[in-house]
Amino acid sequence: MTTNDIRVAVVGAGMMGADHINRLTNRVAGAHVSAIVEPDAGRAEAAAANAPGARTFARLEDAIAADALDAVLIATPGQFHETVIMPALDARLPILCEKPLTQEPESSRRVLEAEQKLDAPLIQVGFMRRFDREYEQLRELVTSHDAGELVMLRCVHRNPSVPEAYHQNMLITDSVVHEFDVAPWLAGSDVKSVEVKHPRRNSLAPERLKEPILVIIELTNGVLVDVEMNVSIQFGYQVATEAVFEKGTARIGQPTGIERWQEGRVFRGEHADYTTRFADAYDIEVQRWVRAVQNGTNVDGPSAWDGYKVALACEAGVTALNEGGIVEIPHEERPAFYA
Ligand code: ISE
Repeated sequence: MTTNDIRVAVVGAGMMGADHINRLTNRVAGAHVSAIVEPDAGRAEAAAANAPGARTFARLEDAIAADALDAVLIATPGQFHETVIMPALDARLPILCEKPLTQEPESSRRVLEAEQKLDAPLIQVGFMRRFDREYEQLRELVTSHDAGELVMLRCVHRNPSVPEAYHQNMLITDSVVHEFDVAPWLAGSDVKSVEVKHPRRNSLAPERLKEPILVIIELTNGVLVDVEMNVSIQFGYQVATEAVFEKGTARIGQPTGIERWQEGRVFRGEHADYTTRFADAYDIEVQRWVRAVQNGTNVDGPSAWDGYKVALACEAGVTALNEGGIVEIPHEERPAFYA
């Protein structure tokens, strides 16, 4: 910790909050956790044990009143994001908000309105895939046109299992939400429509879930994206993409690491969840955000506008999931504020 470090309040000390506290304390330069905002006192104390010097608060407003922070990292469940973002914006604090920005387009619009009253954007949304080295390389391949134009993206998004609180619409709002951000970013084009197909149900899925699902996303430039969204795959966590170009294909997200031959089998380890699969991406994301806060640009990644576009896509995705059919998303121009 140095005297020039920015003081970060982490709001929410669940799985992602604890992961970010560990990252800010042990791996990110130029910042330290000065406050943990968490209404569950036991959880707050447990998190504070990993962040030397951090104070605990039940509400962000209390941490702001105590002048305990320079910037906010929001890691609460999505339904609480708006109520944390608003006082942070009022206090003109830079914000890194875990995905989603908010859960519905209406609340995202309220956030956009509040942010646009300021001189410049203060909100970055935590879509960490944009900081994954292989995703970056794929984007470079798209923009270089080395393999011709991008035609299709074939994505798999597999979780071994999901917690009890995970319900059917979260297949879209908690999981495919990532593809709604990263596919337009890779292809340089907005989401135009969404369709959801149901293959045979996995009998190992929790009773409340009808999955896997196949999500077909059409982008305005004609690129088609298909996503196998699967949250009961049992064996591990896998996020992979095959990109089809005019002159070739490219794959990212293949298993890496030691390969073993033993007892008549060949095997390689697979991730158990996203905290290890995207650990490097999260580190880079948070480090770059800290640097942006230090140099006063405050945002170095997806903006609140990007978060709003994703909320629109999720709304269409949930309709497609529950009612079927192809659901279109009306085009909206990016405001100059977010250029
Ligand atoms: C989880 O909330 C995430 O954000 C993960 O990246 C995603 O793979 C998972 O499906 C979600 O539940």
